[in-house]
Amino acid sequence: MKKVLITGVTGQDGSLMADYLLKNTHNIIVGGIRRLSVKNHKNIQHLEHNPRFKLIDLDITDHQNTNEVILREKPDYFINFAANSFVGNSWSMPVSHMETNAMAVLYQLNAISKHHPKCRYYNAGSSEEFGDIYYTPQDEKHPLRPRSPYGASKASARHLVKVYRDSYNLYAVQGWLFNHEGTRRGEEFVTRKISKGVAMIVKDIEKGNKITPISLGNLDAKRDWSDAEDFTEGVWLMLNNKLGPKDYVLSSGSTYSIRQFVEAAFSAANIPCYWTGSGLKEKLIISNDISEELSLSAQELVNINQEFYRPAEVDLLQGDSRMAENDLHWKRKTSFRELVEKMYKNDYKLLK
Ligand code: F7E
Repeated sequence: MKKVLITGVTGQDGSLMADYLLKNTHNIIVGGIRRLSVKNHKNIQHLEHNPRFKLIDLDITDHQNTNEVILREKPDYFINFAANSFVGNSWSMPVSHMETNAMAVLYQLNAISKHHPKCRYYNAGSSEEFGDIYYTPQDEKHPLRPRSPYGASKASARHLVKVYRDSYNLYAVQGWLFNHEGTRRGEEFVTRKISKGVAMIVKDIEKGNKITPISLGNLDAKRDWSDAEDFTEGVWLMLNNKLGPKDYVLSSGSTYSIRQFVEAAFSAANIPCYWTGSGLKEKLIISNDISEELSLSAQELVNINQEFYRPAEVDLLQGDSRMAENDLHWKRKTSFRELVEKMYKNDYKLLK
């Protein structure tokens, strides 16, 4: 029985990792949480009485606290999923992004190298590190060319992980995780914003209420979306790699625009619709026959708001995970359509 310490355990990835390990291993899970005046334990409520799961206080931006936790808990694995993960926010909070996503990683690596070098370490890396891409699909050799303070913070952390791995012979890795979504995704991310927005529109239609359209930014950016559940296994495989500590890309290998995600979500909800206009005037409109049949007073489903555009955009991401598939025998299970449908259905159910 090993001890796995997971930071960010209340978030999407941390809670899924805890679920995965409790189900598939005999390990003990220690979840590190930052004390907040308002509890946000929705994703781990079901684990609260599990004897193999405990919570401890850990503020990853506190160097001393990080040292104490490593010394006291002596985990066999340290999985760092805690992060400031919202790219859009990173221009207004660049310092906090660097502190949480890069400095905290340095504190963790430092503490592990000094006090517990046997501990295997994983830090969540991101396709945002590739940023201004050179070639497609992006693999492990693609240069780091971040386009946001968020991407820069993750790229800095990557260099630190490598430096500590090489200097102190640590088992320390940082995967490049492309976008990964699901029913636990935060509502500020575009996929969840869309799935929840569509579910609310369906409810409005069912109740005869006026439709509240979804306001979005850049519809043309392309992302490589996977189900977050598929990635938890990939991360665990990276931490237990027979070839030793190596960084891998995890992705679906396919790419879709935000526009296509919107279309797939409305299709999952059986709402026929069409695009009209262009630029900031572009809109998604419900098909005329449906609108007439239901005597809808408003037909607009999606509109564009400049507010959701970013100062710099990563236009296209598409990953190449062949190395993870070959070395780790990792395979993702959920397709893009299945993911969109699962997210929409979950949001519809939650609104009930
Ligand atoms: O944006 C566009 C936006 O915020 C996706 C994080 O997990 O994945 C995630 O980062 C795209 C961007 O995710 C809206 O401009 C349009 O092109 O859902 P997002 P992200 O920035 O790709 C990477 C791999 C991470 O590591 C991150 O931690 O969607 N977009 N309209 C919008 N985005 C948002 N959020 N809201 C909009 O209204």
